[in-house]
Amino acid sequence: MLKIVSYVICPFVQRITGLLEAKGVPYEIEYISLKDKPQWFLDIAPNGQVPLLITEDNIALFESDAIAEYLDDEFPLLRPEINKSACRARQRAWVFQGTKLYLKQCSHMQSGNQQIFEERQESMHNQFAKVESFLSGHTGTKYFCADIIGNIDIAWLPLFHRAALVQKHSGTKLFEGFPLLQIWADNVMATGIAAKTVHDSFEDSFVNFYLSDKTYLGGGNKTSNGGCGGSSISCCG
Ligand SMILES: N[C@@H](CCC(=O)N[C@@H](CS)C(=O)NCC(=O)O)C(=O)O
Repeated sequence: MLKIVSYVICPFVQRITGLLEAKGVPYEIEYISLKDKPQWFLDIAPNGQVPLLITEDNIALFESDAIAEYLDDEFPLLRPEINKSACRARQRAWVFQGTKLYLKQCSHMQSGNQQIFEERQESMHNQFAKVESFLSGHTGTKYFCADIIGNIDIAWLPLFHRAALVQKHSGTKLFEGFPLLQIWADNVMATGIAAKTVHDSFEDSFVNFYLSDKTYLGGGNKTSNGGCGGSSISCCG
């Protein structure tokens, strides 16, 4: 069976478990501490990061983009009919736009006070505006340009899941002002895939980390910035 080496609140891992869930591929998962990485992990993960996928032939694959490609090579494509030529390239491009936002969203959610929160929000909103504009020219489907879940929807799922939890626990709507993005997010969340992609402790861990009294979202107002400045080790706990 495939094995995923994971960290509970890592969005890059969630993209991969999302692909596995959407494709119906069985897998086992092992969680590690990123603050105290086990030697066996460091020996096989050249980037020292999760996700790591260990194939049935015991080959260790790292970097989520490479793992996602492997899963498409090995298992049925989610949207075979559009996985051609320009459609496939366009889907990949929007996947990239989503995954580029993972650390930005982490940093945004960790902001220590309102001013920092709003500054980081502006950068997120610039990206959301581009998606909103694209979606406004492609209405009428449940997901991104289709009525079946595709790689693009799964790439954005970690962002949607986190936004839903932020709204549930703080009332803040991260997609405020972007109605089509919000509808897309709601439709992806309504599939129920998100809950299957994470450990039972995910919501508690997420709330303890991003909605603590150290963050603006958690009701704090700190003079220190908070946030990871692009470093995933401090972004994901
Ligand atoms: N480019 C990597 C990023 C993965 C990543 O940033 N993982 C974080 C957890 S969310 C990590 O393992 N951080 C530990 C570290 O950088 O030392 C990928 O796409 O797989």
